[in-house]
Amino acid sequence: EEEKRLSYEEKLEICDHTVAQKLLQIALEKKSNLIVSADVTTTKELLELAEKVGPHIVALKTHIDILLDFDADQTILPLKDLAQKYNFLIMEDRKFADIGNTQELQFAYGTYKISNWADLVTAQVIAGYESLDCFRNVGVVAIIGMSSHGNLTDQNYRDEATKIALSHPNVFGGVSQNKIPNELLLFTPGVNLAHTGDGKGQQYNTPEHAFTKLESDFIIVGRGIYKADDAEQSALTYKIAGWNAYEASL
Ligand code: S5P
Repeated sequence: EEEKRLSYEEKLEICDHTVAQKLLQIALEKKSNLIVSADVTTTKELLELAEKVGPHIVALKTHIDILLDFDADQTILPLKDLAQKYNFLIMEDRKFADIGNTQELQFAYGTYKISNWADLVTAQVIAGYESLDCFRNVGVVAIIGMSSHGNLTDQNYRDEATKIALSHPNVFGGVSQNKIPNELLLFTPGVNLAHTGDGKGQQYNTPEHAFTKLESDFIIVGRGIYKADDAEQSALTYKIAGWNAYEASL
């Protein structure tokens, strides 16, 4: 059964998770559906990128464990300040994939203490519904389908993952390369205007594909922006392309 493509205003009416509400409000305020994936390996690069792209994004996506020099005071405090200054959320792409007890420890303990600073996290749903109970103070974006060539997220897996995502109160969205139900916000990585792949299994599509074909809500762009000669200009290009594609898809 075909569902109607909903606008951000309409999604605000049906997605009541606090983090979903914030993302949708920022999207409307900034006219942006862009999430920059800050896959850089030093705090300096991370903060410089956040400073440049901050005004144009709804969220900055981190892989905090790739930083060579992580330090709660030097990395997280200034990042939090930039998030406040430019009004974006911090999305830690940890892709938790273990039993609830282990995830609870990975979330709150160790070097990164993700629960202290992330607004939203990504999590696999492979360990089942209860594995997601530990993410009480953040929003969860469930990994429903992956972008890489040869991934195992076939239709059956995605259907079962979607059921868990829809039923769990901590989950407000999903990462996928396929449509998901309107009650969930859809995040689509694997977006690049210049390339169709990276030679390492990544597969790219355009913002038009994400918004028109997948009816996505947010695009996630990494190398297309942080590898560009001018990251700020590139963020602006993706922001405008994403917003135009969203409006055209309504
Ligand atoms: O299926 C996925 C899910 C994610 S979250 N495919 C992805 O590429 N990602 C992430 O999006 C990936 O971990 C990386 O941080 C980003 C894509 O980066 P890019 O440089 O290929 O744009």
